Amino acid sequence: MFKILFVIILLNSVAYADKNMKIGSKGKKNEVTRIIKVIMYDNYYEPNFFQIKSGETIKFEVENAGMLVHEFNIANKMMHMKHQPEMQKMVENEILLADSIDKEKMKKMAKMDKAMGHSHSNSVLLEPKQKGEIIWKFDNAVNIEVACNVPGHYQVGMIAKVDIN
Ligand SMILES: [Cu+2]
Repeated sequence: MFKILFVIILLNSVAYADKNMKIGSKGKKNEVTRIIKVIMYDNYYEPNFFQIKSGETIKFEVENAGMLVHEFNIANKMMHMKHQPEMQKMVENEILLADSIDKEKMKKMAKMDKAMGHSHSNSVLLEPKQKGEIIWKFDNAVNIEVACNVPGHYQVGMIAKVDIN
């Protein structure tokens, strides 16, 4: 009886996770409808709010003007929570340093643990003075948060709100 109950709870949480994975998808270059420039500082985004129309494909041109490494990650809160231990592990393995990324170590460690490669279509991780971009299609996207999951940054509010309508 308890076993069955446990399975039901487990299935429910899986369904819940799926529902929360609606974050849109990687966009195509030729479908970009708008370019938004974003500057990352220690520890906030400028702008820190995005108004987006459902279905729009946005190219985010992201620049890190801070002194620390920062991430621009398009996801939802649950995904950020899941990603943060991976970023913590990157710090523990000395891949992710406060103001730089050890790319050599990253490559090596990624062979053993894919998460250490930090290769995600919905995220860019930038060293100070670096620039990057993400093309993102906001279709079927709900409860989106842009956030930085470098340890401690989410907690001090390095989050940008996204309103999709
Ligand atoms: Cu950050």
